[in-house]
Amino acid sequence: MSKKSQIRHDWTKEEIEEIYNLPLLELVYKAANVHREWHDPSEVQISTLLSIKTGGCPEDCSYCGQAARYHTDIEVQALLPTEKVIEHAQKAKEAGASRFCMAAAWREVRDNRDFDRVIDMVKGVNALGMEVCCTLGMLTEAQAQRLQEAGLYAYNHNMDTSEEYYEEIISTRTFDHRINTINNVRKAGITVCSGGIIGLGETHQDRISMLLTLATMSKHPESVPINALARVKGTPLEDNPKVEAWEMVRMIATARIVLPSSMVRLSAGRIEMTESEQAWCFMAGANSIFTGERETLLVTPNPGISEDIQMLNTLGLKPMQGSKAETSGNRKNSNYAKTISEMG
Ligand code: SAM
Ligand code: DTB
Ligand code: SF4
Repeated sequence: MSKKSQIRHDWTKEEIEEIYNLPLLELVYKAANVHREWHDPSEVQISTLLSIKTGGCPEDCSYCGQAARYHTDIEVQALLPTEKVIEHAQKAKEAGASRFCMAAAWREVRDNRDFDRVIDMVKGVNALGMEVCCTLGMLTEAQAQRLQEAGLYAYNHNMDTSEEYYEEIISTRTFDHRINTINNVRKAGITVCSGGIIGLGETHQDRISMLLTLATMSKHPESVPINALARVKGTPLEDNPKVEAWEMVRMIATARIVLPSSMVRLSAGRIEMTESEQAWCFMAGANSIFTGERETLLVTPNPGISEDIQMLNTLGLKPMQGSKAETSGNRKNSNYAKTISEMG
């Protein structure tokens, strides 16, 4: 059986629930095995995030400090100059990052001068030999095509939460809008980065349902960020309880098993985790982290890149070199089918 044909797209909610509810150490053990079948467990991809346009967003995502309607301390900043962005990317590359993700607080991309500038940024970062990723809100098929032609490698557009819980969190767009943009990204031949956030007040069933959406896509997202809510003062979710590290571990391990070839990104929330807790996430199958400029993700605190490199050293892990995300999940001969059939 070819490796690709072992990837399942017909998961049921009950099957994912059964995996998610395994005793934690059993779950981590199984996920770690799947991780080793599909990826080199000694490598972690460092993806540097840069907010190229900050704040003032018209959307009402209740977790987000960049929504104009909430009274947060975040300063609005217009689109950064292209040269500045390329400088940031060059520095990130020198520091050990192999992927560079540019984020804009937009509801959607508009066909204007700002988009022309983003196209130039994509070309510039691509020329540095990094995997270039953007997250700019909703995209049409033609806009996705333009980004692809400029050399865009990946587009981040998260499902964020379950279809059932979506309207509790965001009212200015729908779950189907998200799916539609992901389909446009796919049609243009750009790889998909899509995951979600835990700690929004959702139930375990919602988390399982979000993973079901991702795991039943006709092609799995090449990259799946798992974020813990970064609580931002002034947003409706500012007083939500902190996400426990074990909840991240459980979510990452389940994602690793049902999406075996994808990169699983340990995303927002690391600032509140110890190195040991992050090590559990790597054991459970996370193989990427976000770093940010000036020890921030976009607008919230995050460990700095040198701290992260030190942590990887301590754990005997190394930063993934070059653009490997696509091939990482296809490198080894697999006993994945066996591992899966032994479950339960
Ligand atoms: N505006 C675009 C959009 O929403 O698609 C792109 C940027 S937005 C910051 C990208 C993703 O970051 C969101 O979909 C959400 O999953 C994540 N995110 C935003 N604020 C967050 C927070 N406070 N905690 C955790 N994740 C967050
Ligand atoms: C993703 O899933 N997480 C990153 C990236 N994609 C764009 C963003 C997390 C943002 C966390 C809060 C902030 O600093 O704005
Ligand atoms: Fe805007 Fe994105 Fe923040 Fe939602 S998550 S408010 S779309 S920047």
